[in-house]
Amino acid sequence: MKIRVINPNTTATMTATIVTAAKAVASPGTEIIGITSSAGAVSIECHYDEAMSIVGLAEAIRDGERDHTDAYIIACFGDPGLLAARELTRAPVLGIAEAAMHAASFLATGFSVVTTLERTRIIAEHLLRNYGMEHHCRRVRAIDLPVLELENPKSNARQMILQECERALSEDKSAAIVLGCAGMADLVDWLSEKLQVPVIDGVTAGVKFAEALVGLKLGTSKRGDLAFPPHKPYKGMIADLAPNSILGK
Ligand code: 2AL
Repeated sequence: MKIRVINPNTTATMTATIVTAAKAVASPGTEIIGITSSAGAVSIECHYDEAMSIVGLAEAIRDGERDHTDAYIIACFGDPGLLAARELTRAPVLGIAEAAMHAASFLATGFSVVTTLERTRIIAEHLLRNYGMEHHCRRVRAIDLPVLELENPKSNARQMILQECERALSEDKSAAIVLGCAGMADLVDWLSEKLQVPVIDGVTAGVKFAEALVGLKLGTSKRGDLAFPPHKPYKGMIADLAPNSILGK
């Protein structure tokens, strides 16, 4: 099966981290196709970055449909454009925040999320409420470091994340950690070893959930609000992204 793992930001080095993590858990026979968004912000850290990322995401889904993709992962913790992406395909589409939160809820009665910026912490709280996860999540924490600093060896990001996770376990009484950024996907083994609790990255959880759904022959429902978008012209700079252009009809 083909799983398209879409990094909705435009930083290829972050896609490389994401793809390495995805490939490490993919079953034999699963092809991981990593995509760096062709348009938008170098990192996604606010609502505007998220809204603008949906243009590149739509292109990535369009290309994926032409390539007979079996499932899609949106590899950004805000899950930008998740429902819009689902409208564009019958394949399952998973956001890494929802995948990680659901996985954590299977493994502990309470988890904490550790994300990057204070601002994305607030956005993650919105997501928790949207997904009905408030009862499972004890607290969302931030190290208050910009997303791209995760890639800077001089930033001390690893230690900051470890310390925040330790605080989560002791202060929140959480029993599992959800990593709140796709750029943290390479930290799972190290943090799991240090913390001795389940540490969940949504990229890898998303890949395994996607494999399960495809294996069950389950895809996005086309009844109701996730049906294909109605055909109509779009104007201006996104005219080429009108539903009929995307869907090839
Ligand atoms: C993210 C993420 O996962 N990728 C990105 O660019 N921004 N989200 C976050 N909460 O840090």
